[in-house]
Amino acid sequence: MNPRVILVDIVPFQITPEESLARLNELENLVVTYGGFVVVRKLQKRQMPDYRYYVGKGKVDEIEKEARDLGAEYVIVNNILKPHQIYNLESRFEKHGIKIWDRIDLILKIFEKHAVTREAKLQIELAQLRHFGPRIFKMGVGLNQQTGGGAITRGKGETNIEIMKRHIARKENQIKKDLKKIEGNQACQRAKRADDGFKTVAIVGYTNAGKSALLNALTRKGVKVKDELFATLDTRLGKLYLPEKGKSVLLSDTIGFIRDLPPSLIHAFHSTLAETIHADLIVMVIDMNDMEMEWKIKTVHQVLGELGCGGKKILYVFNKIDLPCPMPKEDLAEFYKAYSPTFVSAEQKTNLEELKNKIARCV
Ligand SMILES: Nc1nc2c(ncn2[C@@H]2O[C@H](COP(=O)(O)OP(=O)(O)OP(=O)(O)O)[C@@H](O)[C@H]2O)c(=O)[nH]1
Ligand SMILES: [Mg+2]
Repeated sequence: MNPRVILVDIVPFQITPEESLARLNELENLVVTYGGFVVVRKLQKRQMPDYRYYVGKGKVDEIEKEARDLGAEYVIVNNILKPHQIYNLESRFEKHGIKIWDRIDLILKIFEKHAVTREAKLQIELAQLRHFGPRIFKMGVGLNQQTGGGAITRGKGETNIEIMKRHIARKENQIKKDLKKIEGNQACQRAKRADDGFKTVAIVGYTNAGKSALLNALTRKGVKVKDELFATLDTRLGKLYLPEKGKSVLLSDTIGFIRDLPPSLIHAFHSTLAETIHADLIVMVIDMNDMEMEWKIKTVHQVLGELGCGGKKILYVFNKIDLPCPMPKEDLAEFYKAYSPTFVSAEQKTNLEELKNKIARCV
């Protein structure tokens, strides 16, 4: 049975109805990818989140009632909750058997479900520690307060928090060490490839843009292509022969980007993103059939900046030209002319020669 989910978002007053709808649609897509079923979406307009509960007190009462009436198992908030907000909300909902997640919890659960390689699993564990750590400390403080707060119990509670902190720090160090080893091996392989004269081209883009489909179309690599967010969590490399150059380059496909990811989580995926970080050229894939492409392009630029790739040469590839596009191709080409866009269909293998020629001229 698919778990029943209530979505909650707050948006500032100046946001357009289209934008707030897009935010909720994306969260619902994440829920569907996870295997959940959205029973109701709750939107509150306010400039600042409520300090205690994220949404206002009246809204919490309303959500609590609906969640019970509709038999919801999860309330998922489209933002990053502060540890005390999670704690306060859990105190209200836990007794009804309802879990509280924020956007990052949901993304991490999807990652966990899709992770195959040891590297991906380690990185997710690291991201989880970074995300859950502060909450665990808050829980310790909460337990402390509940035990009455005498000098002795408070002392004990603090000791427990210290123990937890130490345990988490030790675990984090161990994972980082394991990842360092993996990164070391990758660095050796990269050095060898560079010695062999291979340039590298990294395919990046918002999740579900068609990155894996493009890698497959250009290299017949056979990577999983799925109408799902975060289908790819590791890095795949394929060889692409460039007739214009008379030699091959290595093309990499990796994890997709998404908005509102805290930098600490992006950096937890450092090892998977290493190919992007060290690439000679970036190919940004954009789903031209997507109404929200403008801010998605912005998000991808932002994440590239976080990774220190802001200065790299980027080729912009508008994918899914075979689908009816919300904006005519000519208008898109005009709007994005500063990007010298290439329009392709990875699925139908349309216009790939033009893309190959452009890649050849850049590496
Ligand atoms: N119609 C059409 N669909 C495409 C095209 N390219 C990809 N798709 C579809 O778009 C969806 C996502 O494709 P993927 O290649 O998995 O996208 P991705 O960017 O690798 O996604 P993640 O790994 O999840 O971040 C799949 O359902 C593909 O079949 C295209 O050129 N045309
Ligand atoms: Mg993919």
